[in-house]
Amino acid sequence: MSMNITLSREDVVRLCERVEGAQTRAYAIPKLTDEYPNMTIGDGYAVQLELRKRFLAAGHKQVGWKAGLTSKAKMIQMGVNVPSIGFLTDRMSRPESSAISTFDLVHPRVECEVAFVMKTTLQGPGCTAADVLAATDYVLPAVEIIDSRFSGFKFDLPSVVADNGSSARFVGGGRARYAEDLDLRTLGVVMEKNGEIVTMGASAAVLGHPAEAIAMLVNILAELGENLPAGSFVMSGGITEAVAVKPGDSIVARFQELGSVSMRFV
Ligand code: OOG
Ligand code: MG
Repeated sequence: MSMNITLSREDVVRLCERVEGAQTRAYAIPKLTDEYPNMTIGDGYAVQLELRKRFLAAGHKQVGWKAGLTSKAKMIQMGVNVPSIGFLTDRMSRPESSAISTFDLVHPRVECEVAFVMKTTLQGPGCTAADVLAATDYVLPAVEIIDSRFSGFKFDLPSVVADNGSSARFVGGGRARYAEDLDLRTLGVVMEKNGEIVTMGASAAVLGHPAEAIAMLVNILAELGENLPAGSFVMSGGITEAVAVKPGDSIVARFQELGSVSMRFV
């Protein structure tokens, strides 16, 4: 992946302000490539890192990272076939079984993910799934609530990277387990909305093994001049396609071996 930056510093700041406005005031904007058709993935990450800088300066704490577009189901749903990463902060975290407001979101969707908590710092390039497993403290089930700030949830890779991979909220929960006690490729997951099964899959859908997604994330971080610190909470990407939610919906994600994660939307 080339991290070539073509935008001027002024344009990076301008696009960052545009994305920040849409994220914090919950409105849809046209995808950034409509105005900047030659924007690169590197430009997208420059905007994302500028956004992180602003959030951290405003007192948000980074708790980890997320990999996105790591399963066929997600790539087909979104029409993008290259994985991406985004940062996660304390402000995005919501407790298990809580009521999550949709008032401050544009058009939320939920997806089931395997999350990793790291016990040692990882540094790419050349990070492998085996390196990830050796550095993992434990795994737990998570539901990510994504919310593209782009009209119609339609985008391309540079735009979605600039929008921090559509990150909005996340809920970790269920049962924390040691990775070595599980086969992380064959975990089944079923998502229920209002008591009906709406989608299901198995964890191998994520690049063959969710640890591969974390290795990919570490290698992208290296290209951005960053590592994955010990203690990080990292989501490996939606196993199934994402499901739209609205006020009144309740969601239960049931993971084999890892318990379930529930929430409702208000
Ligand atoms: C991009 C975010 C993708 C995942 O788990 O694949 C993502 C999007 O689909 O809006 O978080
Ligand atoms: Mg996700």
